[in-house]
Amino acid sequence: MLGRNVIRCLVAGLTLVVAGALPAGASEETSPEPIVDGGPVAIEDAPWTVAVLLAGNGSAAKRQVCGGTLVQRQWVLTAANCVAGRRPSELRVVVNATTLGAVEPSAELRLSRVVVHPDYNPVQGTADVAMLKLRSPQSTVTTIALNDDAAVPASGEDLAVFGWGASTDGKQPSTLRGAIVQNLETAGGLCGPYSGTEYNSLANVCAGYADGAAATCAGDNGGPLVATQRGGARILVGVTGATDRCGDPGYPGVYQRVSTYEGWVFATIGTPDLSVGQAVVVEGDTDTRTVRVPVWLSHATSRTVRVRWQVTPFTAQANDITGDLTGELEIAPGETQAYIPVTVVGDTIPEQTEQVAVRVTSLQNAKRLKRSGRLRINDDDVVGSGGAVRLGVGSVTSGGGLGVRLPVTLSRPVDHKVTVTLVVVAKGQTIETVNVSFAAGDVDRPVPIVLPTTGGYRVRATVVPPGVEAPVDQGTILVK
Ligand SMILES: [Ca+2]
Ligand SMILES: [Ca+2]
Repeated sequence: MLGRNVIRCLVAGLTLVVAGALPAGASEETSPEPIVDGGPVAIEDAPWTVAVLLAGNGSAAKRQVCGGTLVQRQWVLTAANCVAGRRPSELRVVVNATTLGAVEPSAELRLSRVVVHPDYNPVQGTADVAMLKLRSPQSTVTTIALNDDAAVPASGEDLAVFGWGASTDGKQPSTLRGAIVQNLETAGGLCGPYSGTEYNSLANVCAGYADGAAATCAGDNGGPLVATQRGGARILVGVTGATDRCGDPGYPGVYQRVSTYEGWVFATIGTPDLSVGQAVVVEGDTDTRTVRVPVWLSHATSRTVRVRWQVTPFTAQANDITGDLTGELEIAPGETQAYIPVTVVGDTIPEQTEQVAVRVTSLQNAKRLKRSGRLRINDDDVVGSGGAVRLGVGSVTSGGGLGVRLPVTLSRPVDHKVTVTLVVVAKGQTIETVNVSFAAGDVDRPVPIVLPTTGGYRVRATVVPPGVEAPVDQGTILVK
């Protein structure tokens, strides 16, 4: 019988039911905490997990053949045995779904490419990895970074697998399940009773349940095997592979080792383009304010991207900016955005609007930039303006995801708290209302805002307290 601690495993077209780790005779309700932590999982807990389906009619649950993992907004890593010989038009991918039975046909994503690893050998099961390219990048998905460290996972480390149990009777809704497994590779690179041709520690990860008595194949073929790093970030270490031993007691699961194939994945996706964005800040009258000029990649990769940056006062004067004028910047694996800090000096001198150039050089793991960025300093000094405190709402252009930091400033510090209300508008619709509070003495309040989609937005100050002048210009946000 299927229990809560059971994950079904779909292997090479066969649906195998994998026994849970409950001791013989133990009932689910009375057993101690099982080693096999198999059970339903919400997609939010493993948001990069996708289902790979055959194109067709009827419930997505019945056409699901494999799992996969979003490694980039347009790319899924899966198992070669799932997709070898198939054309893109024969396959679909479902993202952000917990229950496949509830997926609308319109939510099934089409593919533009199926790329099987050139060394894939279906007889020996070697290099059993493939990449699926979605027709368009998805803005509402979460990707996971790929492990590139051959020493990860460590011996005995807890790992997690995720997949949809393929429904054999077609009656149950097909709901995402997950289980905890352990890295069971032993000294000498051995995995249970597997022979050297069945398990190669250079290309495989050995994972299963520590008691060794239970089945060890958990999650659908092609799906993710995930490690949790110190600090809590998760990283993809394996791709659930095909093995005819799946389900045999005492045989750990054999996974494709992601660190071995990370270079191929990186090459298949392609080196990302790096761009530098624009930012606008209101100068202020006193002190300094640090503005973060966004830098983004066209897509996340498994590599750390490094660049050197240089800030030059283009039309600005040298004393309009302060702090470091050069530096180095890293974009971590899986991330697409970082920021270059530029510190602007406030004054009360009426001036032109000034431009600061922001350039990047010496790119590692990214292609030469498409453009250099700009920081515009809007002067806020008017002869005879009388010393009122002016609110500034800046602008930002970014492309590294849907989160931005909008510069919001006061022209000078005041001795009490100031709260203003900003409204983010797109196409006449209010998207979000944000309250921004400046503590006494505070002049900079960069506001983190997460937009629902790419596109252009306006930001208007709707509630400005007495004693503060409303900004002359609306702020803008452009997310590419
Ligand atoms: Ca000023
Ligand atoms: Ca000025």
